[in-house]
Amino acid sequence: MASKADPFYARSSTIHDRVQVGNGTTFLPGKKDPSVAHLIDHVLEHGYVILPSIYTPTQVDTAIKELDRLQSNNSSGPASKGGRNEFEGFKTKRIYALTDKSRAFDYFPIHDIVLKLNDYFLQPNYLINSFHTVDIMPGESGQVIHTDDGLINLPRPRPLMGTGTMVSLDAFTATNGATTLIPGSHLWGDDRKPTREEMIPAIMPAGSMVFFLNTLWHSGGANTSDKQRRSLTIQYCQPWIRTYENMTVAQGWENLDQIPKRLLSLMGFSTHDFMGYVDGRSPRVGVEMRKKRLIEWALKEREKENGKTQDSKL
Ligand SMILES: O=C(O)CCC(=O)C(=O)O
Repeated sequence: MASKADPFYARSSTIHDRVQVGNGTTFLPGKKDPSVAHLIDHVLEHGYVILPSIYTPTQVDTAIKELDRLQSNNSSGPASKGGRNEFEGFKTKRIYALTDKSRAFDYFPIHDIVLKLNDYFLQPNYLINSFHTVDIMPGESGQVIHTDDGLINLPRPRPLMGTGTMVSLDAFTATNGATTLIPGSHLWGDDRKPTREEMIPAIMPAGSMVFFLNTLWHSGGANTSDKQRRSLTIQYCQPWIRTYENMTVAQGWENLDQIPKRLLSLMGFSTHDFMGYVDGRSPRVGVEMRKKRLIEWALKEREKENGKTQDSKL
């Protein structure tokens, strides 16, 4: 039985079997697949683990080509040519809503090892919290040091809300903006604040992943090299981080302007800081974009149907 002096001790909780990791994270452990037990142990101790070369060179090449194609057009979202604030990074390009834009990235979030890690740290039916590209350009400075659960105002030690990952499409090096992190900072309470001096770069070859708990302090690194650092970030969150009713889908989009603005906002056509955005924009703007596309799609489908009817008359 672990003692209180041990950084990994079980504390009494209203929920049986909740584990508290140092003064940072508490969580309900799920299924521990023996094939990833050593990786789980590394995460418990350090807050992160590097999974070298888990994606094939072909998967990486395909993703890079697609990322370059998406970045070169003008319809890949508002941050695809450069960030709009310090956090996104003015010299960092991001393409949000990736699954909507291409099928080239689908296998990244469902890699067997990553799912097995999440099966342990998160509760069944966990979700993808965000999935987008992060392309750090030469000259970018270090991103603000943060934890990915920073918008959730609960004191540490706090329940684990999710996990984060960075996938290297280019090798991450000490100079090209590799994600920097503070090993063990998932154990810290609210009394300890991070400093740059404590950070180490997650150096890894292309096609690798750094997996971390979202109570770990980290940031995008400064890119002092002359090359871009292309990557994907995939974050996962607990299944209960959502409303009971999925109102933005349940609500027909035809006549949203007839609904009081305050009510629309309460229904989720709104954001909390950047939580709830649609392709990097407000959900209300996102809905109008989707409506336009659906109408165009429906017209094309009708044309196809009309074409078939004409053909059958010939
Ligand atoms: O680009 C990176 O290495 C980290 C990015 C990140 O942590 C974020 O944007 O939340």
